[in-house]
Amino acid sequence: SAAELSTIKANLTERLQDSINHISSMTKERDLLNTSLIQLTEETNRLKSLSKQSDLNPLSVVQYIMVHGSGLILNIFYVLFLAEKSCPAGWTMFRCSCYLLSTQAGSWDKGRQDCRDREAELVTIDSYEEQVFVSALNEKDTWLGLNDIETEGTWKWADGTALTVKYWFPGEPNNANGDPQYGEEDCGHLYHATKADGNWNDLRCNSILQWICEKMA
Ligand SMILES: [Ca+2]
Ligand SMILES: [Ca+2]
Ligand SMILES: [Ca+2]
Repeated sequence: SAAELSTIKANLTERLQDSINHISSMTKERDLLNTSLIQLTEETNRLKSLSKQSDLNPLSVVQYIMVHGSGLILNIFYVLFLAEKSCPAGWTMFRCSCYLLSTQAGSWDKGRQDCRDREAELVTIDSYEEQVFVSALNEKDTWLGLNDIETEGTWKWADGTALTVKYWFPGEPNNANGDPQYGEEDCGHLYHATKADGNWNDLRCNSILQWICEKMA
């Protein structure tokens, strides 16, 4: 029937988008690995040229390690530990985290529960880079982990940590300007299609929005 066809189409579109997201995160990872490989090759060449020098002495070896050692160790650390990190299917990787934009919509509590069921948490934004990345994920308004449920005016993330960076929309958070018609606004969300420099707003927690989950890669 037409309804079935449209459901199939929606499913296929979603799966296509998931694949695109996955490919783009794999491309980023590949680029990082390539950079790392180039650096390792450079280190190897430097070591080779150093070993050919006739005046090789313990002092120059110590100097070499002092100058280049930390970069080399960082590269080895990256290749051994960070490069193996990955995200479950459908999640997008950025830096050391995996992100999932929900397909459902619901209250802030519903979003938080859904993330916790996925061994994740509603997204915590703690750098401008992450703010820009997360802002590009949403196509509609989406819940963040942001809330002042415990103490009015004291904003925290869903995991209980305090804010380190803030990107409120001008005039927000306003707690609905105390208008009883809107009630308390204790949950934070991202406006879509608004500059990443300031797209957070506080809203009633029972408003119906999509949400973004985050967990460690
Ligand atoms: Ca985060
Ligand atoms: Ca509030
Ligand atoms: Ca508001």
